[in-house]
Amino acid sequence: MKIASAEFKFSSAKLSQIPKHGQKEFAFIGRSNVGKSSLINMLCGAGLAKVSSTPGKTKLLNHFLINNEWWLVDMPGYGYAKVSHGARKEFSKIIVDYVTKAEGMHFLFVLIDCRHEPLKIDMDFLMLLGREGIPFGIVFTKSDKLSATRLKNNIDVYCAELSKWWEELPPIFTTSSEKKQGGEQILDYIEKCL
Ligand SMILES: Nc1nc2c(ncn2[C@@H]2O[C@H](COP(=O)(O)OP(=O)(O)O)[C@@H](O)[C@H]2O)c(=O)[nH]1
Ligand SMILES: [Mg+2]
Repeated sequence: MKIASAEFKFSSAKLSQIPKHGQKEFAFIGRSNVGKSSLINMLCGAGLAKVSSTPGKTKLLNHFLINNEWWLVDMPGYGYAKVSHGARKEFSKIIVDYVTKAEGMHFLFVLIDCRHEPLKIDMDFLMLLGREGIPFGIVFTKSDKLSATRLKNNIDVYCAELSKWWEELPPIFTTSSEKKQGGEQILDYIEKCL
């Protein structure tokens, strides 16, 4: 699939603010700094960067209409919650509400930095998705930072960890926004879903 048009449409702080549209939504999420904005820009063209990186919008869902056909949802990053008082809440209400309840949510791409071994926060999030039966795939980002051998090894380690919990593994993607690699596989997957 080629992206001919990508338009920022709205931001929302809660589910009730998402207008009904009847089309499929494909959402992107991951820890802060995982490379989400860079990946979205690679997929859609640099024009989206400005909107999605606007300060103050980082805690919101940002909806982009793609090819007048489907929606790309830029979700807030998780894992940087400041410990203030009481228990630290890892995943904000809007994140949990969106993935578990949003009407249009069709598929979630969970971004993971390929350099890291499985981190608790990512595993916790993936387990939540598994428990709730939410359709998702894993995108290993920043593949240019590792040699092919180390990349394969890290992904194998990740898959082995997931296999402790699940019989079937989710779709796996590998991307480098730096080298402009891996975007087509994601767009082709979305096209198949459509
Ligand atoms: N080498 C490399 N760096 C990347 C890649 N994607 C993102 N980065 C860098 O990682 C940092 C965070 O990226 P950003 O897209 O802002 O992450 P976000 O916080 O998840 O939106 C920036 O310094 C990017 O330049 C990639 O594919 N390769
Ligand atoms: Mg960002």
